[in-house]
Amino acid sequence: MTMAATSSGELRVVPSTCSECSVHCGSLVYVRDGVVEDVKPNPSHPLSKGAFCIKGLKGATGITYSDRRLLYPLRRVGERGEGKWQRVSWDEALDYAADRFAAVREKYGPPALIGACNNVYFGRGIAVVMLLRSLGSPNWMINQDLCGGCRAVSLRASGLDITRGEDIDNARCALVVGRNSYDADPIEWMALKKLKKRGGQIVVIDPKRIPAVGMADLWLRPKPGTDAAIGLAMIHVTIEEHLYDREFVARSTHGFDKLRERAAEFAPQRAEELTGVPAADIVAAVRIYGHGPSTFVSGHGIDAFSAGVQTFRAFHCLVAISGNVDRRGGNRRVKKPGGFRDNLQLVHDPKFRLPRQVEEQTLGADRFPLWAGPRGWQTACHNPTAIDAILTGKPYPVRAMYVSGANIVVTYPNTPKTVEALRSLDFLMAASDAMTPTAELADIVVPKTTALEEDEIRLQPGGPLIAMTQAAVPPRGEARNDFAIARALLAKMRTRGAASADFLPWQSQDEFIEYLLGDSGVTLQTLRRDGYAVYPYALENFDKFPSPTGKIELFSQAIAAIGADPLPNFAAPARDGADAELKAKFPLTLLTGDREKTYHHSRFRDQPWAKKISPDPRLLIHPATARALAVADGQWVRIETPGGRGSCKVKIRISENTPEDVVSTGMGWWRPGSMMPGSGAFDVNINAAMTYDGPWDPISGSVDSRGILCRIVAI
Ligand SMILES: Nc1nc2c(c(=O)[nH]1)N[C@H]1C(S)=C(S)[C@@H](COP(=O)(O)OP(=O)(O)OC[C@H]3O[C@@H](n4cnc5c(=O)[nH]c(N)nc54)[C@H](O)[C@@H]3O)O[C@H]1N2
Ligand SMILES: Nc1nc2c(c(=O)[nH]1)N[C@H]1C(S)=C(S)[C@@H](COP(=O)(O)OP(=O)(O)OC[C@H]3O[C@@H](n4cnc5c(=O)[nH]c(N)nc54)[C@H](O)[C@@H]3O)O[C@H]1N2
Ligand code: SF4
Ligand SMILES: [Mo]
Repeated sequence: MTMAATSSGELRVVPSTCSECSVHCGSLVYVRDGVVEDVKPNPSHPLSKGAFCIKGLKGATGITYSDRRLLYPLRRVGERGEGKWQRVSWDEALDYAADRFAAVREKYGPPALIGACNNVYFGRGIAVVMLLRSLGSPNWMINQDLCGGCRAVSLRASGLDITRGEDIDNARCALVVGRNSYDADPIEWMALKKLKKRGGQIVVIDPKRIPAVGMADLWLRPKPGTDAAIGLAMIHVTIEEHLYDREFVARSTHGFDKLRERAAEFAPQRAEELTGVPAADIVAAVRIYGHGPSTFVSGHGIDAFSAGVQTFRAFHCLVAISGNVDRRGGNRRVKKPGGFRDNLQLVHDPKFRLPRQVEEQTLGADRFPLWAGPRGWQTACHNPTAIDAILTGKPYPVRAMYVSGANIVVTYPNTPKTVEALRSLDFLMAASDAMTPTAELADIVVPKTTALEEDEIRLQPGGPLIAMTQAAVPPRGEARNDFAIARALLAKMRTRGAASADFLPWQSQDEFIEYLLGDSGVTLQTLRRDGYAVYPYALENFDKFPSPTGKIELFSQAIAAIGADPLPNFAAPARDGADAELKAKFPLTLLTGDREKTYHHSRFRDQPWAKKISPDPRLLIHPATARALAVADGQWVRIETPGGRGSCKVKIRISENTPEDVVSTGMGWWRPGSMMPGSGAFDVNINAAMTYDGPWDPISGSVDSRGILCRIVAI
């Protein structure tokens, strides 16, 4: 990669990593005169190999140069949410914010301050966590209970460290469960196509006919939310047909006999009754998966619901007994260069921790200790508990919030309740690159850099490699990066005697990056030159799994310790427990979260290129159901669910891809710039129609984001 000197009119190519979604494809950013002209895939990137998508091509430049870009700090002058703002200096904004945060801290105590971010995998998340901890509060919200949280908790409770280790490139079989790679992950999609081309086999488990079904050798079509029974039946058959790896089981797993007993309860015939998938197909799936190397590719479709952890536990146990752990073509363990620190490690590092008794107060830690608080995965709060605390003052008051890098009004279930909670706060500060329905409710909004204007590095276990997203151009207006904002706010708090520690000791983003690189041998220079750095690693590490026994715990000690079922189990979907009257009122099953190539959650909703391809929210509905309900293709309807306070407007899309009684829609819709209340967040946003009030997964606290009862109302 050559980088021409920056002189006027010259084109400079900056090797970087697209940060517009968590896939993180290698990118090349073309810069002339301090302005990004183009973003393209990096064909020589060892992980993405040229894979890219339209969001990568147009998204970052679209938001960076958008007319809606926030360029200066703003202070609310009208009523909350009225949209009246006054431009203020950074100093004024931070002083105003620090006065209010300090007043709340003084009156109610540090835990009355709360943060919100998407997760700690992004630097902006770490900035939020370390800011709140420095102020003495253990409370911040992440969106992972609605995303990959059940998978992460299952992995952690099983002592399995195979996150993003799907070695599709070398697999003979891919078992794709609740994952629509076609729309969600172009790297994965390219790898699956190659696997098929070289004669490999694909098994898809999904209620919908997704593009991967077109190349699948076998398609299992369960009733939504019933997959745990398939996983358990697959374990049953694997053991019966001696397709498990005896040596691996004996050496590296704990609790096989107990798992065998549990799986004995799930003969394929019983799984058929529970899931609607023919027993013979479950047996056939095992015979394909059991002749590996096979890799388990999973997604949101079996995550983020009220039985998500146990569902993942079933499949993770299947992966373990099949011996496809850390083998070529299986699921690789996370490989990190020695001495490298990743963000999650920082969150758990004793150097950056609050006293145990303070962390125990994390909202939700009493009920979901493997999710929230000191034993939790990211240690963040249980969001619905936090929102209730804001509204009720119980178990203690929560009165001021800092939000960065999340649009929670749109992305948390129960929009009316989230908005009510945010409106009731004494103080709300948001950092964002543009006004969102969440930032609209703030008292202070500060301008954030975009991914083209800031540096960030991350471990990508999929490579494995260390990837860098680098600042290609200076920030527009007065935008600052998240670290700079958090550090400046912390300094203001310190002068008010309102900080208890400094967990943001890095003077600059570079210093933070150097800290993460540690003595790993990977240098910032290499990362700046190439946009990534690879490092040597070895496979077949079957020792010392991260669990109390040092083995993969088929019988989980961590789950036993919190009094939940230590073996994977099946729980019927919550909707099955509804009474006949409710089922008659809400006769359909709703899936949410269909990914669209044009959008990343609530982002890019104002971008012309995206709106052209996907102008409106859709609801997939089977032709027979559409006929029965007398709705036509293209017609606008409203969706309602039993627990929801509001409803969501969607456009009917008749399709045979969804089962007869199941309707399916996306997420993240709002109408930027419109005069509608909440900029459309109450109108076209599926979370306006949903509840966050449970039932909750007994281990992770996740709510059902799909597989819920619903009805369609004509408008
Ligand atoms: N273009 C685009 N890409 C994205 C994102 C985006 O917003 N836009 N978001 C990124 C993020 S943060 C995430 S979490 C991922 C999510 O991406 P995925 O993990 O692919 O998740 P979904 O598309 O929500 O659902 C995947 C599949 O699960 C199926 N499904 C639904 N219910 C069930 C069930 O009960 N059982 C089974 N077996 N399957 C079920 C759905 O039919 C769907 O085909 O995408 C990432 N990639
Ligand atoms: N019903 C339902 N709800 C869901 C889902 C579902 O399937 N169904 N999916 C869930 C999933 S998987 C996820 S991951 C969540 C996503 O939830 P969110 O993370 O809240 O979603 P985004 O729209 O990505 O919000 C990110 C916001 O931060 C801004 N932003 C982007 N980059 C930066 C940055 O570098 N710094 C700062 N400060 N801001 C930035 C963006 O402009 C955007 O406004 O939604 C969840 N919600
Ligand atoms: S999939 Fe698209 S948005 Fe996500 S990292 Fe790759 S190019 Fe960027
Ligand atoms: Mo997600």
